[in-house]
Amino acid sequence: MLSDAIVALATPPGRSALALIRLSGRGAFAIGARVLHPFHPDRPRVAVRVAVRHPATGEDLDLGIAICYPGPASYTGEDQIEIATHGGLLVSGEVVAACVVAGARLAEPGEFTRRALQNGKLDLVQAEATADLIDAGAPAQRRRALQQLERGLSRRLEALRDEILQLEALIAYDIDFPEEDEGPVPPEQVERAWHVVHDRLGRLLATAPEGERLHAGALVVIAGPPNAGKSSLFNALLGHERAIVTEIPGTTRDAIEAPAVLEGFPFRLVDTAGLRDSPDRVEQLGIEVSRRYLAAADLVLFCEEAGTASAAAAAFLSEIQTPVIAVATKADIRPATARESIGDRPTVQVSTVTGVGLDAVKRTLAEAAFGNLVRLGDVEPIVTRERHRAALTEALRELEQFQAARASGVDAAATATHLVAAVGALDDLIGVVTPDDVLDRVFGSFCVGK
Ligand SMILES: Nc1nc2c(ncn2[C@@H]2O[C@H](COP(=O)(O)OP(=O)(O)O)[C@@H](O)[C@H]2O)c(=O)[nH]1
Ligand SMILES: [Mg+2]
Repeated sequence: MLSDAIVALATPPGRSALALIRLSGRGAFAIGARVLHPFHPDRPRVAVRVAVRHPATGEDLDLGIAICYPGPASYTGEDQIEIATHGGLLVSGEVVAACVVAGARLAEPGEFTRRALQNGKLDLVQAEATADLIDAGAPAQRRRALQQLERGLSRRLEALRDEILQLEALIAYDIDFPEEDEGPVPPEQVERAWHVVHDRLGRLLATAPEGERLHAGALVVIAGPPNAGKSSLFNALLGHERAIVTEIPGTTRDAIEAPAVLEGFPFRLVDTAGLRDSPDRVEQLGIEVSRRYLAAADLVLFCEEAGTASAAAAAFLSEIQTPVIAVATKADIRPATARESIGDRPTVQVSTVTGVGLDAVKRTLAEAAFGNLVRLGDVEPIVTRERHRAALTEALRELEQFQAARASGVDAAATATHLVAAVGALDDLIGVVTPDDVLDRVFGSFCVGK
């Protein structure tokens, strides 16, 4: 196992009050003794005011605070030191360099967390959540990452894994005595246990589309005819003037993408060139881009000036596969007497001049992109990555194959291989592989001859 001493700046370099430097691994305390004065590894988890000194030149580089974390009670599980220095471009870099002179090597990206994983301080799902928490740009992302870091998802996966092992324990008798007609466990009990775990797994897997969207941000493409007010709406949703707005049709030629947080959820908004047949080659390209974005979109915000519902719009809407939210724009210049509708869809009336309807658009977007997550609440775990989805899909497939094999009279030992494979998929997902576990469970919780 790699455990050589590594060092890295844990805060971004630049002008700041403080910087945090992390040092971990075999020999970390010996390195600390050469660089930090005084050095007190015998006073664990106590903040000590230190002079940081270059080990070769003896020059003082900074005055800081050092905290020693003897392993295994540290983030990485190894002997670890955290040094708070002054920030800025020079000091923290020189302190890191001094640690290297004293025997540490520069850490690879993610190496501290990787060591924490190797040393069993956290599992793979938690390690992912650590990265997600750092990358969170919307409160909903932060809440999810924190819940996963606190093992919300890990606990659910472990519970599912246990249930599959219980199922295996139920058919253990049939495995040991295949020639007997009926074991002590009636088939209906196996059937019931199977349904319970199958449904739970299926429900968790069903959170994947919105969960992955939460991770990446929902891609919303603003489409519609030229001059409909698309760029104005784009800017209004972003809260700043990102796209150029003019009264000249065809102003937006490129697709512009920008991140936005709406109702606490992460979105990626795309303003596009108006969809129409244009003789202008550059605009044509823009329209091509629109179509490509449309193909990748989670949602389409279709804009049309209130009261101008056109046949072209109806044709476009009938073609499109992606869910559409219809927006009737420029509500301020038409009295909202009759209810507008675009292509028979419920339509949100918006004016970017008066601000009317903007909140409704935001709510509608959040509901359409993340409604299931909202209804599920923050406590119920969800999966947020393709890796999660792939593993759960495999576990579910194995469960279904188990059931099919049982139904077609395959012997118990052979059906059990599907349960082993399902558990294996969950183990891979959590990142903790314990191959002897299955056997221990079967014989630990079941008494042959009963
Ligand atoms: N009165 C009014 N004018 C608007 C509104 N939204 C956009 N416009 C005007 O409509 C024109 C086209 O807007 P723009 O956002 O560039 O449309 P795009 O071509 O669809 O991107 C500009 O002159 C805007 O000022 C609105 O809500 N009310
Ligand atoms: Mg535009």
